[in-house]
Amino acid sequence: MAFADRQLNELVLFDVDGTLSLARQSASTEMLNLLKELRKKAAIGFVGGSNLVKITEQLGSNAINEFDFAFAENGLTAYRLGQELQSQSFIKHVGEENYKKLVNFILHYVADMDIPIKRGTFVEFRNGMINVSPIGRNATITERNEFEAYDKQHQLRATFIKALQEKFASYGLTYSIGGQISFDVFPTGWDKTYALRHVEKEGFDKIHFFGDKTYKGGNDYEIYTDPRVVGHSVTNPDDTQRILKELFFKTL
Ligand code: M1P
Repeated sequence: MAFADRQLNELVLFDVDGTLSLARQSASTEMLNLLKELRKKAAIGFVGGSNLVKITEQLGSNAINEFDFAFAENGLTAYRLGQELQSQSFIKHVGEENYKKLVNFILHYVADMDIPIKRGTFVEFRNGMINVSPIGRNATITERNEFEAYDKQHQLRATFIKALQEKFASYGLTYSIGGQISFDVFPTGWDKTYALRHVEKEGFDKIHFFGDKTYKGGNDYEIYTDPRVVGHSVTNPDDTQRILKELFFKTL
């Protein structure tokens, strides 16, 4: 259905983890059905920090067609009505030599970390960013929860980030803790507001954004506070549903 046929000339964008689904888990059928109904009223899109493979595991293998806009890696991988849009890449921006220095430092730092358990994939190389995890991305859900609690106590990720900020100050990078076991590293400005470049020219009357990490330092903060957007801060996917029903489905 063309945007012009929707009841409202508005776009509703959603963060994924903690907003449409629990962290790294699938969105509920109830949530997906509500989004289907919402799409009849307004254009909808997701803006996730994760890569597209992970997001489609959570939102369904056909997610790029079930949302009008699909933005993975903060919009560095982007689709409009199922068609891929042009994007930039982290490695081109940073350069091979600089990247090598960065990743070598990270791997040494992880090797020296004394934490209860380690798994595998400590650096995930993505199109628009790298993702760094002291425990490793292969951790199970239980191991994730345990690491998150341990990190709350010991501030491992915050300390790691501080070391990187000092060592690589000249790189112009932003470090963002968006999930439970890792942090994202991307060129400054390539936060979730990057996705807005892809929708600006569509001329929507209003762009909503729903996210759970809307506090300063959270990976939804920049887009949530962007003047082009009406931000909605949620506590979990149930809260997202409650606000959506209130805003778009209230019968008078
Ligand atoms: O979408 C939020 C974050 O989700 C994952 O974080 P973690 O594995 O630490 O829970 C990652 O995909 C991360 O890139 C992303 O920002």
